[in-house]
Amino acid sequence: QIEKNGIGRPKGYNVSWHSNPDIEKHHFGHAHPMKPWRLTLAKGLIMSYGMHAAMDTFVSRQATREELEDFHSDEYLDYLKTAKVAAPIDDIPVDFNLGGSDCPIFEGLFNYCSMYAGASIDAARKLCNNESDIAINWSGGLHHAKKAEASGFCYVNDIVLAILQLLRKHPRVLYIDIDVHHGDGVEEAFWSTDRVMTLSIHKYDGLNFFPGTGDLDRTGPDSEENPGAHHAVNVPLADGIDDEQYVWLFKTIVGMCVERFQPTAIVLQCGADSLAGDRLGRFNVQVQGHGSCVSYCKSLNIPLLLVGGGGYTPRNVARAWAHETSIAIGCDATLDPIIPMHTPYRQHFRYDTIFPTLEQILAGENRPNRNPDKKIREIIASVTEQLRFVNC
Ligand code: ZL4
Ligand code: CA
Ligand code: ZN
Repeated sequence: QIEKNGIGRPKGYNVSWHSNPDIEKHHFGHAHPMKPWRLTLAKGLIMSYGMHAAMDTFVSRQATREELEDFHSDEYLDYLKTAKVAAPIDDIPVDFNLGGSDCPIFEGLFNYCSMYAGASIDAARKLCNNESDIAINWSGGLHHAKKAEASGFCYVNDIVLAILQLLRKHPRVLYIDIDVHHGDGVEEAFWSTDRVMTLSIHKYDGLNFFPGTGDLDRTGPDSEENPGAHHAVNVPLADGIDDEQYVWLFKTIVGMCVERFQPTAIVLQCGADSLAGDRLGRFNVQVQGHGSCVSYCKSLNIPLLLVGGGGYTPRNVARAWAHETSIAIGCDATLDPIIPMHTPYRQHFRYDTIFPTLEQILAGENRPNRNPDKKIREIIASVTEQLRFVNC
């Protein structure tokens, strides 16, 4: 029996939730798959279960220029700050990869970027100060952004900035990425250090699927003198992987990484585009399986930062992140098909029509599973071999 305080939260276990309604109001433009209002949907669901009462809630702030400069270049930040919505395409320095259909320049862009980054930095600091056991920023997780380049809907890499904060206190940070896309920006940022191990599980077809990197043999810098060698773990998968395979693979590989690398903090990017039925994704992972990855990380009892990421079917994103919030705080009401309607939020959300039941998500697209068990076992064998070279 866990001892609870007055509002029913376990004593001595702190979860902090970092969000800001300002972030949710931005629009990437007509028909763009990235919809910041999915965060409003997730927040509504989290609050209608009353989960906010079980967390320390913080309204996040903009990251300062100095904080953003910890990773990003001066010239890139200058441009990001002044970029005009209607800038003629020829006026945009092509190197920054801004203004195309993936990374459009929209109203309030710099505000949006510095807000989601500020939330991840604050969350990381809560963990550093031992003020939180788990810190959550669902608006973060934008893993493709580079030092001086936007990429794949990501402009500022809040994950890199948060890990840099954690490294001030923590000798070793394990980064885990369950977004359906390869976490290339984070991998690249820590490519040459042995203080961060990156692990990304993703769809990979060696060709078309964005960003086109993340094969099994991409394990770190070639040179053996480079401390970062072997510290990048990549798990490439084909379409249609199901819960059973995904969760087994996740626990096996994360378990091995934790044993070899002995991280003192973990950052888990919970991109919800790995769920079945996602507009851009290709997997058949359910809310339950996705959540099991969070439960497993929590069970390791290592300070944990949870960030969002992709997720392009908003009602599924909200279901998953609400469920994962409930796992963090240690209540498990969210798998109940009946959503509580006793809060004021009921007036703003008609949950019964917006949110599918879990069975409906489960039905998903019903993609055929192109991942034979033999392939999964080969991946595990290859990562086992790779980790023999990791010493801490
Ligand atoms: C869209 O409908 O694979 C953008 C992007 C905008 C609106 C109308 C414009 C139509 C799908 C995607 C033209 C769209 C052309 N609109 C997009 C190579 C590409 C060049 C751009 O989850 N076209 C690029 C990026 C990926 C590419 C995925 C995942 C982020 C994350 C973390 C980023 N880019 C081909 C695509 C649409 C759009 C419809 C789109 N873009 C799908 N996949 C991509 O890992 C947050
Ligand atoms: Ca991934
Ligand atoms: Zn993604």
